[in-house]
Amino acid sequence: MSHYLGLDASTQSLTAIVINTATGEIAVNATVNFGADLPRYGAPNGFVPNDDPLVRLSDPLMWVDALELLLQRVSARGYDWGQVRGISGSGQQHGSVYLNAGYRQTDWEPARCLSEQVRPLLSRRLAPIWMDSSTSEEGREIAAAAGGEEVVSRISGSRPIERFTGPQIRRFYRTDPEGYAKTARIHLVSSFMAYLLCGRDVPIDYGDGAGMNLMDLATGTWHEKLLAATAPELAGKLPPPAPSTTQAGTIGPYFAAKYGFRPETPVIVFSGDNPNSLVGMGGIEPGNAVISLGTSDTYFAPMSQPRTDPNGYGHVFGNPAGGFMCLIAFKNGSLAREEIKRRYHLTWDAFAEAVLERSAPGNGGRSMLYYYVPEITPRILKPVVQFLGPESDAATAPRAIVESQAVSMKLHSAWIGETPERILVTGGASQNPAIRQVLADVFQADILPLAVSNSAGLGAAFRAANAVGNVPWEELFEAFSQPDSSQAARPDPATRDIYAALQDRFAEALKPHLD
Ligand code: XUL
Repeated sequence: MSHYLGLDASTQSLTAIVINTATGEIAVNATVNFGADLPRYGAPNGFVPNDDPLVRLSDPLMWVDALELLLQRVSARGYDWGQVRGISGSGQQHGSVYLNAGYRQTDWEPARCLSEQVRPLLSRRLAPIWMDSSTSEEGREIAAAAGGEEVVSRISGSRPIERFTGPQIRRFYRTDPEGYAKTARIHLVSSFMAYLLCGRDVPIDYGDGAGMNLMDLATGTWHEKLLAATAPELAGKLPPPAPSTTQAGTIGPYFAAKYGFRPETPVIVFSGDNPNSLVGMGGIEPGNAVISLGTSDTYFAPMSQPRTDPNGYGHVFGNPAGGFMCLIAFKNGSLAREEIKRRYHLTWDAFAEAVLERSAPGNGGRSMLYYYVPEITPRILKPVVQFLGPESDAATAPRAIVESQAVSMKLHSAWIGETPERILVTGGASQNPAIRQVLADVFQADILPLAVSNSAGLGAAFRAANAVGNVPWEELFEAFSQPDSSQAARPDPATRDIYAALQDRFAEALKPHLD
């Protein structure tokens, strides 16, 4: 028996991935989509539609039903859950679930559906998720009470951010003080799922706990000043933080009896989707970084020291394999690349050809500010699109945006103090060889495309295998998340100085637009 289960509770779906470490095969890969499979919750995109565009709430009972439906479906296909040796999981980060004092009574009856039995335990009917941005005022209040945004950032790894759990908790306390008073436990999405599986109180892991604006990165404990700045008596309502390798418990009697798990199956604490993805992509050791090129682009990388971004754009979370990781989000990712493609009537092939064959590194001094929508990194509230240097055309504009985006990533990840030698790239645009080559030259690192789908679920399964079965990380990466070396882009050392100069020019051009 060498089966390990990773569960991924994401915004729109719940996925189960079982890896078989003896054969190197994926034994189960199944998903429940909240919109399509649980239409009775009226949440086609995973959250309940709200008149206020800043508010994004989800029903925790939908996640409970999804868990049961997923386990049933896989059983119905003939899979025996009794084969699973260890379990861990992943959750969309920052979202929070509020339980009353009844949360300790977990003698749930297998004959009844679980959501019915969890419903009376909720002290807040709906859970705010990471897409909620209604808490700007609470963030300002927390910063003021704690001694400033920089103080919160230095302690917790991020300045107060709307979607982070601390500001969300404060908003609940302010808008529904009675509901807050009745709350005895606040869980993240990740720890709530682990609580259900174990049928007992479970910790919050360092990886996801760092996304709350409440944890002291240096000590791995809740920080008294931040707790006090957030809401009264908060310490007693939070489970303790714990390293990501901690065993939360064993599978609870409800799931053992109903789905056939062995009662002694260990459950390792769940973590956030970004920390799990770092593991699933095999990027846990310093010297690696991951760039995900999607609608937005993200840069995440392990860090040996708990440094924080002096500008307050990036975040620091726990690396589930030990130490820390950064997460830096760039909103103008594919969105901006597509604007250039559209403006010059290019296909993606023609876009790549322009970069690789019709222009050269440095682009004759052409670059651009490409902020079609307000940007997170760097913070730019007023969109600005501006070509810099000699005029750009269909031959040079693709390189202008790709180089500018790469240089911005390098510039805004410098604070982490690690130089990646190997960058794993994923997401739609990572298929584009021109983008891979520019990244290789700008970062002077090897760029390796990864074909892993659902890296968060896979990472959770890896964490279960590593913690329960002592399977070495390298063995897991080798078997399940090997990058495609035949598609690697290698850096050309001759471009180093060209891009160092471009980075300086780009930083200068940004200055008047920063908020
Ligand atoms: C990270 C963030 C998202 C969520 C959902 O800070 O808000 O990546 O974790 O995926």
